[in-house]
Amino acid sequence: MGKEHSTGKKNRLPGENQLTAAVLNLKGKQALITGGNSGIGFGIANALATAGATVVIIGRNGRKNELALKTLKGINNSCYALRFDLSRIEKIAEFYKDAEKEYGTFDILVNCAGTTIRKRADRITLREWEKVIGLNLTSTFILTREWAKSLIKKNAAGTCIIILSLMSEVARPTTAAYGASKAALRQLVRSLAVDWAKFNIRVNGISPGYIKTELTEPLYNDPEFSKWVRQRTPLGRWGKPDDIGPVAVFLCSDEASFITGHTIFVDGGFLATI
Ligand code: GCO
Repeated sequence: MGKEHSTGKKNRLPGENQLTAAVLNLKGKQALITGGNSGIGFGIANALATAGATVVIIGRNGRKNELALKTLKGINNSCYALRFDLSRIEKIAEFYKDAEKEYGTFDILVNCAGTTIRKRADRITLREWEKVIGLNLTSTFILTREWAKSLIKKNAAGTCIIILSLMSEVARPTTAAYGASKAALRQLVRSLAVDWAKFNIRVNGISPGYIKTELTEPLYNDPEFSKWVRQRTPLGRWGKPDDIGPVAVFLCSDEASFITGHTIFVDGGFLATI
């Protein structure tokens, strides 16, 4: 470019010779994505497949899996779907073993499956609490533990993303169980990152703002709430799954190899303002 860059050797910064241009690509990597048949999970599956990764999605609805797979195969023919209900926590270890037997090592794990039961805190039953905490928090931990155990045994590197929420940080009425699970997941990102860094396993969070998905459909369809989101979000709109996918590609890429234990907020500025 300019003169400064074309000057002689003696003006170079230390280490400048080693600089390489960052080109994000996930060729040769295989990713496992929970909740990958719709919403944010599908957006991430799309982005990872576009970046060249082999993608295996996990979803409990066979029809939705097939639909998602049709699109994914159009991007990269080596994409697959596994039908499994992650709320069956005691079956996760066996499920993961089988998945690995069939597809081999997963370099990338994206935990996106999640649920919510919107109710005022004093009306939440133990069963409802356990359902939300079980799927969002416990199943994420168990699956990620199995994934890491296998990588550690094989002496292989890996990178994991956990999908968090605005409710990892702040609350709004009716989100007690969901928020507790998402705040715990934010800390889990840090704990897992610290435990597994020496094995070259990175763990990061992505915290989406209000994104238009199945989970937020009732909120999106409520004109008042929908308007509130647009007004409350500095960038003035609802997010879309496509806003999240590229961030996942970056965090999973070798270009992010010095990032672990962190969370990127993709929220249109929501948490930056009062
Ligand atoms: C709610 C929930 C979610 C949010 C999302 C925000 O507001 O009821 O928290 O549905 O959409 O997690 O990041």
